[in-house]
Parts: sequence; structure tokens; C-alpha cells
Amino acid sequence: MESSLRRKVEAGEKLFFLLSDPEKPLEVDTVVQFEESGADALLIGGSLNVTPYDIDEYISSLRAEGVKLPIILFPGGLNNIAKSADAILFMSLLNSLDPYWLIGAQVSAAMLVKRLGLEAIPTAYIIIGHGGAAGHIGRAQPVPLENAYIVAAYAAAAELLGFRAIYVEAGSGSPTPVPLDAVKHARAAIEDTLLIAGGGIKTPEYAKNVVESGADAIVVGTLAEKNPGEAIKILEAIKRK
Ligand code: 1GP
Repeated sequence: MESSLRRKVEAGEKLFFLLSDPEKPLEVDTVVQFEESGADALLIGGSLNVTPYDIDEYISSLRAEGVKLPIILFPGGLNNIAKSADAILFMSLLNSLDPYWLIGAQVSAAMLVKRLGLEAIPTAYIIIGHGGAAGHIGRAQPVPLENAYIVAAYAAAAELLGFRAIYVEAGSGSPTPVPLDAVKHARAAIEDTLLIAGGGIKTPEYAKNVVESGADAIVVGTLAEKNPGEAIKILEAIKRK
């Protein structure tokens, strides 16, 4: 999975990751529409009121309708580790003040991830600005919006530590979208580490700016839930050369 995503990026493609929160999952038809429009993967993850059974059931309902999209867990906690996904963003929340979110959850999850045969994509998660539920639950010390340059230092540290993906996150439903400056600073500080950005992306124009600032992939959740048609325009905009 990681290698096929990487090949697309190396070929100059920008990636679109659709996000579904298992507490209020996207309709199957909506996921089908995104797949047909060229989405690259479906991320599934949420912090609250979710069990692995809910996620497995959701995935099996998607597969039953013929959805072939790669499915990647984007875990909000141990309750998100479900066996029928293809891969997992094996994340450390680098700017958490709580060691649990830096390494504790990962220690608890690691043997299970291996036993379930989930492909792990080592991902550094960096929260900026609003941070949303992820910031609150993850006890993050979000990078201030006006100091986006600090993201560069996190990104460089992540790369030197061997993470193969960096996710710059403004928080799901953030009133201000993931800042372009943060994406630019992260990109400038790293080499070929996969750069993912998300949080509050609502327009095709802004999404285009995010990828032009150096993100390899964008994540869209809230808009896909509220207005799938508009979210598909974002997908189309970043795929257009
Ligand atoms: C959240 O970055 C993702 O983790 C997506 O955010 O729900 O605001 O699109 P939105």
C-alpha cells in the first residue's frame, strides 16, 4: 500500500484521502462516488464511541458493495485497530504532552498490529492551530498558527527519526484550514517523506494551494460528510495538472 502510494507521488500525482469517522460513517454510496472519481484511499478513524467491530462491519459493508479502495486506519486510539483494513497509519503525536500518545498507545498496539497483519505506515502526527478533537484527546500542545515555522523542526525531527510519513493536522472541522505556511515549512525541512495535510479544507482553490505548497496528500472528512459534491470538486482540482 505504502509503496503504491509512493509510486503515484513519484509519478507526480497528488493524493486524495477520504476520511470517514466510524461514529458517523460516510454512506456507502458516497464512498463509491469518491472511488469512481479517483480517490486514492479511505482513512477510517475516530476518537470516541467506536469499536473495532464497528469498523470491521463498516468495511465489510463497503466491500460487499464492491468498494476496492485501499482502506487505511487512522486511529484515534486502540479502539480503532480493526483487522479488515489494509493498513494503519502507525502514528506518534509528536507534540503531545502525554507520553501515552507519543509511545504508550503504540506499545499497547504493536503486537496486535503485527498479529492482524496490518501494514504499518510509520507516521509522525503534528497538530497545529485549533486541533479539534484529536488535539484535545491527544493532549497536544498545538503549534500556534502564527508560528508555523515550528512545524519545520517537528518535520525534520520526524524524518531523522525514520518516520516515513508526516501528517500536518489542523483538526477535523477546524474553523481555519491547515495553514499553507505550515505545509511549506514542513516540505522545506524534509526530503522524500510522504507529506499529508488535513483539517478544515473546504474549497478546491485552497486544496490546490495545499498541494502546491508541497503536500503529497490531502485528507478531507467533514466536507465529504456534509456536502460530498463539493468535496469531489476538491478531489478533481488536485488531480488536475
Ligand atoms: C482530520 O485532517 C482530517 O483528521 C480532515 O479534516 O474533517 O476538517 O476535513 P476535516
